[in-house]
Amino acid sequence: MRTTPSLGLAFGAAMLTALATGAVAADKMTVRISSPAVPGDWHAEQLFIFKDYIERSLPGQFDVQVHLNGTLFQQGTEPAQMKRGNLDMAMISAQDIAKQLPQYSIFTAGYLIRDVPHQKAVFYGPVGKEYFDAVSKEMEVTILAVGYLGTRQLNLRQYREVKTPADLAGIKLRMPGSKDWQFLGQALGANPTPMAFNEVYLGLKTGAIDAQDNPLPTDEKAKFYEVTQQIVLTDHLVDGVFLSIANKTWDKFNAEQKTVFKEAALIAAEFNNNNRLRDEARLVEFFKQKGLKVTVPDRDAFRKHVQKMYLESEFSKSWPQGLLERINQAK
Ligand code: KDO
Repeated sequence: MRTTPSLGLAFGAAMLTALATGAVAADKMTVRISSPAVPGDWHAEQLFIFKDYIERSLPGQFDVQVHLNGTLFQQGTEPAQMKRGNLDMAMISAQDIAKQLPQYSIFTAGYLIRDVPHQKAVFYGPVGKEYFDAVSKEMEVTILAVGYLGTRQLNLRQYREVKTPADLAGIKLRMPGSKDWQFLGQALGANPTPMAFNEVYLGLKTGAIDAQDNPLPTDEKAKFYEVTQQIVLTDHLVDGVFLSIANKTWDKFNAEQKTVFKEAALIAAEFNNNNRLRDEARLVEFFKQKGLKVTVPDRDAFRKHVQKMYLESEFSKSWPQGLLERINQAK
């Protein structure tokens, strides 16, 4: 009896070829990243560096999808979506974390982190380890890397003489919509107004808000300079973003995949940091050329006022004993 030439064999061979070339889309794990960041801003661009590194290092295993402009999930909703298993990755902020771990609102305080080396010493040292462990336990999210979002500066719709926090009295300063962000606006002496990042351009254009605060590269990439007249270099927050992955996704990975994701995150963060620092150094000139006034206030007055407000606030009452000193001393 003739054995039937096997359809199974032919299919099997085709499958093997497809697998070898990575063409079986169903076998790829989709990893969706959501961010409100605008295309071109460095923390958005770093996500494509991250994607390329993973897809080249682990061919055929992952389809990393980057969703910008808050089109997949709105700013601030990412941690809950990751916990529920609807989203794989996001760049979360210290303010997102403080909503669920209020004892760590210390990392939302103005004039705390001094610069990028200090940021790295804090978050890649023992303090950061405790913090990241708590985030993983309570929020079910693993932090892979910390990126420098930049140093936040005030950006006003209309020119105004600003030397001290008292000069911001009555200014409707847009801050992101959580109580930690709002308090920072208050500590700066302004009247904070919550608004999502992706609505800020229009808010400035229409006059719904008088001011916003962001690092200079974001002011450039989101084109805020088109609808504002002044930047006040307060340097009030050396800001960070944590590139993070849902534990529901992370726990599915093998050891090699985890290693590659960590490497990719660190490479992406370094790319972001270098470009952002370079841009911060060049952008004052750029904004002046665009017709904005760039002014330097009495930074000591801002620093003293903001630090005093935090130390006297409800926030600082829940900060772990000795943590402020450990952060200040981190090297
Ligand atoms: C903003 O809303 O001002 C902010 O800068 C807050 C950050 O934590 C981060 O969410 C950032 O927006 C977005 O990534 C957009 O750049």
